[in-house]
Amino acid sequence: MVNLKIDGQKISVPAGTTILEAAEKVGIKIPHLCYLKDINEIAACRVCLVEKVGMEKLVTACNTEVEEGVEILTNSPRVREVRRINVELILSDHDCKCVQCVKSGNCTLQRISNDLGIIEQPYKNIHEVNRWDFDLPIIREASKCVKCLRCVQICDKIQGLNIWDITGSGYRASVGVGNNKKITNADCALCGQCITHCPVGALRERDDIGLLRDALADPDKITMVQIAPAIRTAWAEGIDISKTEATTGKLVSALRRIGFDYIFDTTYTADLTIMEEGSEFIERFTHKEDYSWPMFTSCCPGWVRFVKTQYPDYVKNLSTAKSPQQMFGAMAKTFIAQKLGIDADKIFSVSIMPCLSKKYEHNVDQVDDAGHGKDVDLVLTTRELDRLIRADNIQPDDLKEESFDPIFGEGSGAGVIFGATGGVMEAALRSAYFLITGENPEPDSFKSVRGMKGWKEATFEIKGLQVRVAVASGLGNTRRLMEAIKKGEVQYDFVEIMACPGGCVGGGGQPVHDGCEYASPRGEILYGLDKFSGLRFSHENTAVQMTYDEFLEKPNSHRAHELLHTDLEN
Ligand code: HC1
Ligand code: SF4
Repeated sequence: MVNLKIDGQKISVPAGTTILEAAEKVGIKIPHLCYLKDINEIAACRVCLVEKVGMEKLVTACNTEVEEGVEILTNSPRVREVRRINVELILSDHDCKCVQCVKSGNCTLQRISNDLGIIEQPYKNIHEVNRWDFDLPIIREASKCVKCLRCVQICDKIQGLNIWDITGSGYRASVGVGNNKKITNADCALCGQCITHCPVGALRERDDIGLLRDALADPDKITMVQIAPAIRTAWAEGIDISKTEATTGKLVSALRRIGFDYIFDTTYTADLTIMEEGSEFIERFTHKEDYSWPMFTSCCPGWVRFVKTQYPDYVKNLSTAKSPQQMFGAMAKTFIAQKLGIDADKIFSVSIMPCLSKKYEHNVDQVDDAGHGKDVDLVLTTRELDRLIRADNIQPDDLKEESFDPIFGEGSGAGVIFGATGGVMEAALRSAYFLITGENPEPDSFKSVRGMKGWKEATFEIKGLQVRVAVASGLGNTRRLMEAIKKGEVQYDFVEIMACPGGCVGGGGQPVHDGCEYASPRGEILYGLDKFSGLRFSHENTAVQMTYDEFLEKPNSHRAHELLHTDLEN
C-alpha cells in the first residue's frame, strides 16, 4: 500500500492508483474534462492539474500514480490559477454559444467553467468554424470541439472502428474523420458512441423534432408512435422525474400530451420478430447444408452497417427478418391501419429509439414494403423525446398512468428484454424451444446469456439438439468474435450482435451522464419488467397471434416475407 496525504487527509491506497482515483476514495472530486477511465487517460485538457508539495511543476491527476509520502493539494491558489487559465484557453478555441447548444445544461465544459467562476473570455482564438451537415444523422461542429480525443478513443478502443483521428498539425491540429475521408464514405456504423462520450456539443444527432411538429399540426395526418424497449428505462433521465416514478404508463401519458393520435409499443413487433427470426433459425438449423453458418441477428443497424463494410462475406449469414422498428412500420401501414379503419396514406409513423443508426435504417429504400411511402416516416432519439417533453412544459406531477392504445401496445417480457445485450437471444430461445417441443420452457432457462460481459457463449440442449449460441455487444468485442469465427477457433449456431456496449440500453441516442455508463442499471430494469410480466413468451402475445390469424397466416409465410423480411445483401 502507498501512504500519502491529499488536502490534509491521510490515505492508504494500492500501488498503481492514480491521484484522481485516490482523491475520489476520500470524497475529493478533482475536476476533469477529457478523462475516461481505462479509455482516455491522456491528460489532454489539463483541467485535473494538482500540486505535489515541494515540486515546482503541477501534475495531472488522471494519469499520475500516487507515491509514498507525498502531499497533494487539489485546490491550492496555484492550482486554482493554472486550472482557470487552462479552462480559459480551452474556451478561447470553443464556440461558446451555450444558449444555442444542444448540450446546454448537460455540458461538462459549461459546468467546469461555471464552477470556476469564469464569466469573461480573456483569450479569443476561434479558428475552426466549419460545420458539416451531410444527410446523415450524425452532426459534428468543429468549432465546439475541445480536442479531448474521447471520440477518437471510444471509436478505436471500444468500437474498433477508427473513424475519428487527429487531423492537421500545430495550432491547426483538430479532430476529424481519419484517412482524409468524409464521414459519408468512412465505415462509420452510426452507433453514436462518440456522441454519448463527447463532453461538449461537438458531436450530436440530427434534430428531427421540427418534422414531428409539422406532422402533429397537419390535420390530414394521423400520427402513430412506437416506443422501443430500451426507452422505458431511460426516458426520464433527461427530465425532472425519479427512476421509481418514471413508469411506462407515465411515458404513454407524456406522449398523449405531445399530441400523438395512437401510441403503440415496438415490443409488439419485437415479439413478431422472434416468431419470424425463430422460425427462420429452425429452418436453417434443420437444413444446415443449404445455408452459411452461423446465423446472425439483424435487428441492430449499427451491426448491419459494420458487417457490410468489415465482414462482407458474412452478410448472407444475417437473418432476413427486419428489425422490430421496421416490422412495426410495415404493419402500421397495412394491418394496423386496416384494424383501426384508417387510411394508411394518412399515417405518419414515428418511432422513438435509443439509437442513432435507426435514423439511418428507416431511410434505407429496401425496408419500405407497405406501399404507402416510408414504412417509418420519422425516428427520434430518447434525447429528442426529452427535449420535446421539456419544450412542451409537461410537468412530471401531471402525468398519470395511462395505457397504450389497444391492441398493438401489447408486448411480452421477452420482447422487453430485447433492449439489453443477450435479450434477443433469450427471447428467441424461449420461443424456439416452444416451436421445437410444443411446450414452454421455464422462462429463465436461458438466462446465462444475460450480463454486461462483451462476448458471452452458451450451449443449450433442446429436445436432444445442441444449440451453440454467442452474444456480443460493442463493435470491438464483435470484431474479436468475428475474427475467431473466421479462423475457425469457435463454432456457433446462432449469434446475437448489438453495436452498443450493453445493447440498446447503452445506445447512442440515450441520455448522457458524462463519464458514467448507465447500460447495466437500465438493463436490470428491463429484466425486472420481464420477471414481473404476466406474459413472458413472444408466441403468447395475443396481438401477435391475431396478426398471424387474420393477416400473415403463419411465420415465414409468403406475406410475412413480403412485409417483414428484407434482402440485406443489396
Ligand atoms: Fe433496440 Fe430493437 S432492441 S434494436 O436496441 O430489436 O434502437 O430498445 O427498438 O428495432 O425491439 C433500438 C431497443 C429496438 C428494434 C426492438
Ligand atoms: Fe442502435 Fe441498439 Fe444497435 Fe446501438 S445496439 S446501434 S442503440 S440498435
